[in-house]
Amino acid sequence: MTNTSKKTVMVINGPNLNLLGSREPEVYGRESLKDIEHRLKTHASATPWQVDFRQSNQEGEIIDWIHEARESAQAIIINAGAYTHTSIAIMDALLAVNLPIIEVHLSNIFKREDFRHHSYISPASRGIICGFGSRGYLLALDALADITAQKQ
Ligand code: CA2
Repeated sequence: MTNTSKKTVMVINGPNLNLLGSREPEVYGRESLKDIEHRLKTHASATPWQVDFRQSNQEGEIIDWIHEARESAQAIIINAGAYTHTSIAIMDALLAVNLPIIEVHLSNIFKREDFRHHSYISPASRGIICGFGSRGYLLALDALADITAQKQ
């Protein structure tokens, strides 16, 4: 059930993040995306924010959700997965949304292969959190609560 007195943050997860917990635990941790969703919603319950948590492997669906967020949300947290490094279309969609956007990555993308060092999401983002595993989603929500409370 949604709580209408709360603001909504749409949390968008991109391709392959549905596989979390099943492979590469040394890079992405042992939690599933469902575990992360549950932890984030529990964390959000002590804040003025409610979480609309989504995952898609389709670039077009992610773009449709960003458009939808213009009406249905007051902020976006996005881990675009590998589309981070390839998708000008997702960047354009994010740039067209007048909402605070926080980019999250589980891994420290700057410690990894060169092709992960560039993000098309960052030019549209208020800030980036990477390298803290699933805690990054909680940190992003805390940052959002702070910046919106201070209207900075
Ligand atoms: O560190 C992150 O959160 C990433 O966005 C994850 C993406 C990667 O392409 C980015 O460079 C950094 C990959 C997500 C794939 O997740 C998997 C999880 C388990 C098994 C296989 C893939």
